[in-house]
Amino acid sequence: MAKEMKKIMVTGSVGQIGSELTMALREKYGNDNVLATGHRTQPKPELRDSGPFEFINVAKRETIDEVVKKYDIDTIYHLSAILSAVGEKNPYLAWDVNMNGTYNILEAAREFDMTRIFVPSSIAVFGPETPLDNTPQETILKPKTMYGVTKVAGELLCDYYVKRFDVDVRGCRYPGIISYETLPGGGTTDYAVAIYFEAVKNKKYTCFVKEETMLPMMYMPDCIKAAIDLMEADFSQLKHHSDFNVTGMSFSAGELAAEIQKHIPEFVCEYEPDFRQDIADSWPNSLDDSAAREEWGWSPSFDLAAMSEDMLKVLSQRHADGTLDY
Ligand code: AKB
Repeated sequence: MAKEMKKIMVTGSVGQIGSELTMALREKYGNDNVLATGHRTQPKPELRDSGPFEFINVAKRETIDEVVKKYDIDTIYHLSAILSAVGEKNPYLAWDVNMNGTYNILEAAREFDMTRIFVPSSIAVFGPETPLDNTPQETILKPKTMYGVTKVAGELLCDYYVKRFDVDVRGCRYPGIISYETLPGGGTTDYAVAIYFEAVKNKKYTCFVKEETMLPMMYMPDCIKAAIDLMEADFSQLKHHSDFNVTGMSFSAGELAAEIQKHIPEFVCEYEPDFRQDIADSWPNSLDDSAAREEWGWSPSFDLAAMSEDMLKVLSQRHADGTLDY
């Protein structure tokens, strides 16, 4: 019989995905059963006050072991990572946090005989040689960023731990994630979040990729659903483990701006591509996520129109209240 997930730890809980995932896990499994951890950034009051919080450094194994023992952790959602744009500025840091961090989490899982581990991957595993449209589950993985290199190696390492040590590790390849709670830090897809905040606040945005740049994306509620549903899936139904393609929608930067203009007609978007253009150009336009649909019932709820309506409703309300934090 499958072991239960009783005491959960989230790494990177102060980050874009981690902050909302932690709250969703606390709601589902109980506040005291979900330990939020971060590196240096102070947690927002909601996260700090709703359950336990500790500072760790995933690149230092002893800091992981200390909290795993203290809270009797049996399940980890390993969200801490250096994203693509910051990774290109500091490749050593990306390697240290992403590779050594993931290795340390897997080793802790093996040593403490944990129930289950979630390690997200990314569309950054793909590269210019990968088919751009409807990118298959099984395809060429030759990324050109350090972030992508660590994500490919991470997927392989996770699958190794499944086969070699019977550690139950799961993960999906997230596209760009769009949300209004916590801003993303240092990714290539960050323009798709910033554009909403700037549209509401200043009615103007200068986008750092070209108008025609198309990438796969996902709204935060679907991102959280993907993590929780994959972790709740029956292990015996999974043929893949750590590398599921998942997607919510695909759009170009120009299509995103046009969707926002339906709500804010005076919004103007300009385009000034920088070094992130090359990264975006090396990633797919759209993904085939049929393996995730077949093996654990993946099905996203939000398309571009539904997501934009929700994002702009929340951000406009905050702007009106004077609480738009950007
Ligand atoms: C990034 O842009 O680096 C991330 C990702 C796609 O993994 N959002």
